[in-house]
Amino acid sequence: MPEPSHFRRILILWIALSVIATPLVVILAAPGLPPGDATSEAAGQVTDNTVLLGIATPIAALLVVYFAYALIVFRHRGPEPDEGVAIRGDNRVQLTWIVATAAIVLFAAVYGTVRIFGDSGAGGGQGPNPIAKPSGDPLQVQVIAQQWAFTYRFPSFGGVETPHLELPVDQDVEFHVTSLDAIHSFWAHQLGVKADANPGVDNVAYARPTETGSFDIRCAELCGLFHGHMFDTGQVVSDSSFQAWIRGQQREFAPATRNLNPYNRGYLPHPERRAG
Ligand SMILES: [Cu+2]
Repeated sequence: MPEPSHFRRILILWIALSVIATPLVVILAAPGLPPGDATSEAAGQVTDNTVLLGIATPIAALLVVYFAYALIVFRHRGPEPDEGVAIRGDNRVQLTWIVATAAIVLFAAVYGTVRIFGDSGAGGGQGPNPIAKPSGDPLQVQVIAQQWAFTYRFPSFGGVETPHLELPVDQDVEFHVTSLDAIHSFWAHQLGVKADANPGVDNVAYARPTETGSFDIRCAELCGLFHGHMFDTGQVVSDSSFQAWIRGQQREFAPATRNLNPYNRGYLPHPERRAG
């Protein structure tokens, strides 16, 4: 019996599996990918994860098909065979490999660079001079990390500092993330925001909530004994609810606000405070 064309068989199996699996993965699995679509930044990250998953599916399918095919068809049966012919290089295989991998890597590099300047990149801490930023006039919220809680300061509302976070829906938010002591990280998962909090540093990140609801806030940098205690639930609310909330906070914390340090983009650690 003549040797069948293994290459053609694998190619057909691979194409068939890719054609079936890729739409299933992209349509069924991708919409559930983190971090969801509560903000334009989060939704941008889901889009990027979907694209990467769409590219990765045929690659994974090729590995699975080849592995299964080799296990079944290339399995040795019968007596010990003679040693095979030494194969040294194959121009077609080498060329295909170089072209295919170069195309995938270059696409990922260009795609990633373009996307990081848009919504997808705006949720990451960009330092004091952000590149990806929304147009218009965002609401400024300073996130102040400290052992072991986040507090929030609103410079456009008299510099009031609040222990919890509420945000208005359909409004760009400009987070200014900083720290009073150790290195922390402000991670608001469903907002698609994660930014390091360093003392004396103003780390800017953006998010535009597109739906009301709650979101998780966590410290994502081991920052001491009660690091695990640095979690809270924030709320995205309607603009009128937000206005009512922030006015209430201004009234409630008026005595504290008078005694706060003046609003600053970064605060240096208090030596006395660190000494305990
Ligand atoms: Cu922390």
